[in-house]
Amino acid sequence: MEKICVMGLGYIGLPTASMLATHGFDVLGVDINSEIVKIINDGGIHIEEPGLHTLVQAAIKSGKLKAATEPEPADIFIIAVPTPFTKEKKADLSYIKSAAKNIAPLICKGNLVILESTSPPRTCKDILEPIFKSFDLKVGRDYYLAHCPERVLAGYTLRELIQNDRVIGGIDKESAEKAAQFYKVFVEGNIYTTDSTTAEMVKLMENTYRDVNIALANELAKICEKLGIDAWEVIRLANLHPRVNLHTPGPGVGGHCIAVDPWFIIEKYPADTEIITLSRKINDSMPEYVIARIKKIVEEIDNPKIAVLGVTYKGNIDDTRESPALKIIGGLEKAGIKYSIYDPHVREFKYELSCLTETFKEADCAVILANHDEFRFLHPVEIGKLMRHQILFDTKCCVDHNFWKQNGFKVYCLGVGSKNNNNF
Ligand code: SAJ
Repeated sequence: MEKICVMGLGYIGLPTASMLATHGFDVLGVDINSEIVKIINDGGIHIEEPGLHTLVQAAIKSGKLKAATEPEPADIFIIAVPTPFTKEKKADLSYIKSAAKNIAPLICKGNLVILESTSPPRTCKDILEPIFKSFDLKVGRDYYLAHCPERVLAGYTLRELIQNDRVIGGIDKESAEKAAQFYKVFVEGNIYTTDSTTAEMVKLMENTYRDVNIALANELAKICEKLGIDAWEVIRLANLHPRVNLHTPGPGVGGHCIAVDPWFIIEKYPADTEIITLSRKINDSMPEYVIARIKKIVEEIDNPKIAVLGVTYKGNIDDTRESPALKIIGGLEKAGIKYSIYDPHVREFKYELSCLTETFKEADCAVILANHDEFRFLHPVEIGKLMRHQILFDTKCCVDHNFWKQNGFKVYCLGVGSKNNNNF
């Protein structure tokens, strides 16, 4: 069986490495962080993902998966390192470059290099190929190179790694074919081959499509508030149309993908990315909009306290990276507004977390920022007893507003205007 070297043992690298090991490949997982390497070699994990711990344990126990800080010769090298962006919103390709330079001296004739990290257009052509060329490696003659972007959704990684369709972009036809043969061993979805730049753009546009559509939904939310109607109802009814798929508004776009990837296109073609740039700006401005609404809601209350519910970048996950809650809480703090925070999914956060009772105690307004399932089961009567004022501001439209109203709450929702503006 072929030997695989997976560079980067994060959210994509570790599930991929352990899944390949349980499919019979000999896998070396490489990470620059020696603590992570130790945890994995001991059968543990350093990230949360359903089913991953069991998979890693099985892979390590079978002897098919090992972790190390340095790569070794292999038949296939998979690069799954982060591609963050800088303060100037430029792609930081340093991890990709250093992974490539690390494996280049090990590459032997016929080896395949696969880039899984989300990357700006032409990364394979303009960054990877020249790096390998500087080690006297010629694509087609000495090695093959393909981009196969990961597309899994956190929380469903193990299932989606196998079931999702994959787009494979080769630097040449043979590279695409070689990579497709490899993925066919464990992917149950369809495999589509194309060139590497197309594959890079496919991945970026999937996430940009969502970002642009979320911006549209956020704009709709603001308009509906002015019109005195309910954006969520507009979305539900418009989506009955067979060719319409309006997305949903919210306090902003978080995570390390949708809020980041559009910048990879903007960076390369600033003059041709007006919609993409504007959408980024609209979504990035949502936390400010939410802060302004909170201030308005509590403006009559003396020394108000906000109960913040949910700080992850979306519901039912534990990930707070780029979460709009960070900006919103930062804004409350800056404005000198008191707050306490509850999130049943998060253990560590930039700001102090409290338990449920402590969070609601003496609070004047509960603000939902993430649509965790747990919040649907909060009982307004119990919650209301703890609070000073019974006010709810729901930015994700995720609890039963009528029920909360019937139980004494004044309810505000992002995207829902006051009925005073509408006689229906
Ligand atoms: N959001 C909205 N309104 C919506 C949908 C999402 O405000 O209608 C917000 C969420 O609350 C969240 C952010 O957008 O803050 C992003 O959430 P998401 O579920 O759209 O995306 P991610 O970042 O969790 O995962 C995405 C996925 N891409 C697509 O669905 C096209 C995933 O398949 C990718 O693998 C991942 O990005 C990635 O790694 O690129």
